[in-house]
Amino acid sequence: MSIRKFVVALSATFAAFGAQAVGYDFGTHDPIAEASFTIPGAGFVGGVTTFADTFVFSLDQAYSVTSTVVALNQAGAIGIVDGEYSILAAGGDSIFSTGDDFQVPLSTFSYDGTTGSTPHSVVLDAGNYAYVVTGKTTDFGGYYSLISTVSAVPEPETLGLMLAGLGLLGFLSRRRARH
Ligand SMILES: [Ca+2]
Repeated sequence: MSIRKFVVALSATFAAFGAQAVGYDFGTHDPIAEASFTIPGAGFVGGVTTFADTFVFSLDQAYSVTSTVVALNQAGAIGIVDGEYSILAAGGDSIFSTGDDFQVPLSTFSYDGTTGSTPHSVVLDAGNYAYVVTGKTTDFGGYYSLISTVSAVPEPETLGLMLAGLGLLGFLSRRRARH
């Protein structure tokens, strides 16, 4: 099985003052793909900017979704404070900004320049979702990376078969060793 990997780097967004909200579309999150996004929260000297960025993605079946956001803080001048991200579900109608949208339970995570890359996993059903990344840049702006990977949810039967298979292999190799 080959692991496809795609990296999307977007050009700097300049925002000197005030809040900014940027939306990106992942498209369908591939089961064996790893998506790495390097997104500038803001990148302009003199700008303390509060941002709320949204990354929409869809799943065609249930997956285990693992993600992290890393702030690229440098020398205390460039960085992000009060960084937080969460996963929003579009709900049964698959459309955002309607009454049945909800935040995926236990999906709010903090990040800043000191936490590094901490993976967070949630199992999500098929549907439309969005990462919502918020924070505030320090005096000289700040940058962050959002990394998201999806993988199959191991089903109990599959897991049982795998364990049984491993047991059989172990038995056979022990038997071979004796002969
Ligand atoms: Ca909705």
